[in-house]
Amino acid sequence: MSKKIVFSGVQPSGDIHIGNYFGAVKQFVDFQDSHECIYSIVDLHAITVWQDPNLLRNNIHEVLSIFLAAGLDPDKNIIFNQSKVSEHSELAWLLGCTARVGWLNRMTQFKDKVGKNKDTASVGLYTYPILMAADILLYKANQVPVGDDQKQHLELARDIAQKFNNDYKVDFFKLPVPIMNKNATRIMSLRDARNKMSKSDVSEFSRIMIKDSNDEIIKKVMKAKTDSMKMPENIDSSMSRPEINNLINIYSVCNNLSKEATIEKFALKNIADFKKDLADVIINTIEPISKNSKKLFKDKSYLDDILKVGAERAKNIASYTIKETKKIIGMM
Ligand code: AQP
Repeated sequence: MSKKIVFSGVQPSGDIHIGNYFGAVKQFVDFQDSHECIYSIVDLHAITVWQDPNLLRNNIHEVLSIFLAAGLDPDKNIIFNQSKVSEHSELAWLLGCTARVGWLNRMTQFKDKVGKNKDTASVGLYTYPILMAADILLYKANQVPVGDDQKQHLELARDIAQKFNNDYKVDFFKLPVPIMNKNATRIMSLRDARNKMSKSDVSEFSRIMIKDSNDEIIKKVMKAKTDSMKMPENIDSSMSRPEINNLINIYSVCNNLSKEATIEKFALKNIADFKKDLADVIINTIEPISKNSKKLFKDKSYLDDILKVGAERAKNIASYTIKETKKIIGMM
């Protein structure tokens, strides 16, 4: 039986934080032996918010070096930056004619990102979920490892695929499903557990970056907002304390432990002692990736070669899908 196809992407819109790592990149690595994997550095998505051109180039290399340092093998996986495969934009247009305005209007990420400034947001930010649907459907991906914040966009991709298949009476696009890392579906901000950890949060203390030094990690963990009670002794009391619950989730994913096991280990201990252990396990998890990625980042020609080969391999699949899609639609 042929392997299932996995597609996912990471925006080169800033440095990768542990939310991106546990929510997405770590899962990418877990899939590489059992699935056909296609991972994209989605630069077309990144420019939905203005990016400094020099920084964007830098961030593409940065994300790739973190992918590789985290364990992605460029021979086993197709790794490329999205703008090199123009079929992504082309399919986005074709699918934009299938998607409905009402569907886009329901997207909560757009509403959250623009707040009251809807009129000054880019059109690209509004239509971003259609491009994301195109990214996935172009490769007929069955599974998409993502964080919880992308769940709604995945549902939209399914709706678009379904409507296209119905409208043209074909069974052409596969309906993709999201795959999530249990304790890391949504790693929250260390400053405010109502918000997800995010590259664009104004506070550096809200997130732990893969590139952070050990001292920075210790400082950020020790300063993470919590209440002043003892550690919770069961799931219910953990869930009712969002800040500490978030730190327990991070400890659990770093150590591959169930949340119950983490809670049992630290039940009724001092939060400060837990935080010291938490900083240690985060360092143990990300220090090797960070060190290795800094080395890889220096070898630009090696990184460019990987992107070039990856784009050629991706284009082979993508151009066939575009040809077939146009034929279905009735284009010559
Ligand atoms: N806090 C998070 N917890 C778990 N997963 C997360 N992801 C993002 N934040 C968290 C997942 O990481 C993957 C790549 O995300 P992206 O580069 O597309 O950026 P994003 O989802 O818009 O989130 P960021 O990194 O915080 O950027 P900004 O600040 O621009 O919103 C995705 O699978 C995502 O679900």
